[in-house]
Amino acid sequence: MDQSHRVPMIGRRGFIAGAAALGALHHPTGALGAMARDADEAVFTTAFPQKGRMILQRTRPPLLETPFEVFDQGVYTPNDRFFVRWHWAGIPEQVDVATFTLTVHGHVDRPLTLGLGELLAMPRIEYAAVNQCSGNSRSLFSPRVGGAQWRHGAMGNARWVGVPLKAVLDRAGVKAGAVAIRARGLDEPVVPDAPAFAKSLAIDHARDGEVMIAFQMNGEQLPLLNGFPLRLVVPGWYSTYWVKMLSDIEVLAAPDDQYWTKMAYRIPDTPHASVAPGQAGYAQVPINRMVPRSFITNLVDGAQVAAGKPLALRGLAFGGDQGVAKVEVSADGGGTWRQAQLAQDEGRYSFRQWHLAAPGPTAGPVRLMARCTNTAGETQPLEANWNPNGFMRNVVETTTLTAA
Ligand SMILES: Nc1nc2c(c(=O)[nH]1)N[C@H]1C(S)=C(S)[C@@H](COP(=O)(O)O)O[C@H]1N2
Ligand SMILES: [Mo]
Repeated sequence: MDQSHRVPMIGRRGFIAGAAALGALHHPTGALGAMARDADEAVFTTAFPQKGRMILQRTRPPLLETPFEVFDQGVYTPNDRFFVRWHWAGIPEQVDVATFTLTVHGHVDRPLTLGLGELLAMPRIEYAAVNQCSGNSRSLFSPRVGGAQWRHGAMGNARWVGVPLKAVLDRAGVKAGAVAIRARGLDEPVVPDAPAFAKSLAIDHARDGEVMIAFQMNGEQLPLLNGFPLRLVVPGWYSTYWVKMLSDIEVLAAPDDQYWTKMAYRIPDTPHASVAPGQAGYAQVPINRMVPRSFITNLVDGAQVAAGKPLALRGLAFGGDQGVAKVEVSADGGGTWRQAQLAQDEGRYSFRQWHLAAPGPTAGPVRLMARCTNTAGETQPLEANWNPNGFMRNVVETTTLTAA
């Protein structure tokens, strides 16, 4: 879909206004000064450029989580509330749009150096897609595992506009024998000799016509912390592949043997990527497609509701790398299920809102659950998976209320 009339030019002026606030990135005390604690120990910050109130997971590099109530406000996650995750603290404080280039090289006929103007002049695609960190909801792993203790807010849904990665690769002319592309951004390690963050995709995946070099998110240019001016969008796959501040694409004639693909972001090659705590000696594969999830968004744990009064429930679901076929809700801890009404379909890779009017609960504790089945027939499991990295949680979540 060509949305050129709606795409603002990436302008130097707009961007430098944002960059002025970026001092916070490199002056952690500024961020700490704006911290506040709430009852459940979350630490909030408003100190990061182009970001509103966020849960502070880490200051440097910034790890910012979307507060859960944002997910009840609509199917798209606003840019200023969209989560942020970087591996290395060497993040440019500004990007000069006049001199920024994307380089395509390696196993190609014509190495390219493209300016933003050239990319903006190419035919565009647009779709909605969920960006979810592999470790979203990690804090709920039991036994606990190391890594950022995300609640459910290391995910977000946006409308992305950009050019298909395929079109750029075709311009460079991928040579026969290419097996993968490796993408990296402008961010740099701050530790000597550490590997810069880079991720690979199989060449056929990179050329599927859907993987996108995005320059627009929810109708605006990308926030700096979400990868301004360009990022990869790999719909249906975990966001580790969604390389931000994308500046370099190398076409590889042999499998990627660098750290971030070969060693990091690997999951047990078992159903639900699940192993027993302490288990060893299992095969591993790179993390890949996402799996279905669903959330009740209008009621949270500990809420009090009136006994006997119908419960209006609302939430979000997504199918992973497929659309949402159905969402079922249980108000009795999984004993009986009723089908929720699905709101407008925003596309296969998007969040989908759902609604259900559940019968009035009897007095006492109420265990609410929502369960998504995707269009390939894959349903969320009732038992939580476990792996040492805390990846790919998609168990049916439970919200416990009290009816009185
Ligand atoms: N250049 C770059 N891109 C990156 C990363 C990074 O460290 N550097 N982290 C990845 C990971 S693990 C996640 S979860 C997403 C987070 O995307 P967001 O910050 O836009 O929410 O960015 C991905 N892309
Ligand atoms: Mo991530």
